[in-house]
Amino acid sequence: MTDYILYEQAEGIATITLNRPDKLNAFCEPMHVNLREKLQEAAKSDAVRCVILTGAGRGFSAGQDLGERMMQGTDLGETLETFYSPIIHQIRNAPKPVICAVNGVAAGAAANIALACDFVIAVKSARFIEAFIKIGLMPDSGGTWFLPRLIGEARAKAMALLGEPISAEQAADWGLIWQAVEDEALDETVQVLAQQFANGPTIAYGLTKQAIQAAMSQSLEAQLELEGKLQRILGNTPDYAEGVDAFNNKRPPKFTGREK
Ligand code: LHQ
Repeated sequence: MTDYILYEQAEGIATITLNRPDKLNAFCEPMHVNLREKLQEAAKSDAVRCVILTGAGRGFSAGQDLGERMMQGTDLGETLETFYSPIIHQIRNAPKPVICAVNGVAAGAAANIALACDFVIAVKSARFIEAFIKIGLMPDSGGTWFLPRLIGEARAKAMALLGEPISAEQAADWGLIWQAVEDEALDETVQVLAQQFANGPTIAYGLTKQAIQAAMSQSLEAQLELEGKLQRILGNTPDYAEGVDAFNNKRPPKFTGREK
C-alpha cells in the first residue's frame, strides 16, 4: 500500500508528512484515514510533546483531490463530516502544540488544516489559497471560522470570495500565520521551535491552547472561571514545582511534561 502519510518520532517530536507529492499532496481517502491514525497516535503518546505537520515535495497540499470527488450531487457534507472535520478537531484538541511547516502552496481544505494548527510557519515562496470559490464551493474545514477570527471580516471575505493566492509574507503581516521564513530556513526554524516545545511544560501548553480556543466563543466571566479551573490543575503539576524551584535557584528548568 502507498504510504500517503509518513510518520517519524524522535526526541519528543512527531513529524507527520503528507506524502503524495506528484499530486501536490492532494487529499485522497486513504490519506485521510492514515492521517487520522497518525494524529491520534501523536496526540495520545506521552513520548510525543510536539507535533509537526508538513508536506513532501514542492507543496504543502492542494486540498481535496478533485479527481476523486468531482461529481455534481456527491454529498460533500458527508465528505466533510467523515474526513475533514475530524482532522480539524484532532488538531485543535491535541493536548500539545501542533506546528504546521508550510513548505509550499496550501490550497482549499489544506489551507484551513494549516490554520487549525497552533503555529504556522511558511516558506516565503508558499501561497495560501482559499481556492473553493474557483470550483463553486465555499471554504470548509473551519475556514469560515478561522479566517474572520484571524484576519477580520474584510480580509476573510476577500480571501474566500476571490480565491486569490496570498503570499506567506502577506499572511504573516496580516496575522493569518505566525511566520514566513526564507525557504532554506524552514527546517531549522521549525526544529528549534519544536525542540523548545518538546522540552517544555506540556500540560501547560495543552491547557493554554484549550483556554485561548475557548475564549473565541465565550464571555470574560466564563473565561475567568475556566482559567481558574485550568490553573488549579497546573498548580498540581510537577512542572510548576520545577519551574518555581528553578527560578528560585537561578537555574534553567527541566520540565518533564508529566502529570505526576
Ligand atoms: C491536483 C490538485 C487537486 C488533484 C493539483 N486534486 N490533483 C472538501 C469536500 C469535498 C470536496 C471538495 O472539496 C473539499 C475541500 C477542498 O479542498 S476544495 C479545493 C480543492 N483544491 C483546489 O481547488 C486547488 C486545485 N489546485 C490548484 O489550483 C493548483 O494546482 C495549485 C494552485 C494548488 C498549484 O498550482 P501549480 O503549482 O501550478 O501546480 P499544478 O496545478 O500544475 O499541479 C501539479 C499537479 O498536481 C498536477 O498534476 P499533473 O499530473 O498535471 O502534473 C495537478 O493536476 C495536480 N493537482 N491540485 N486538488
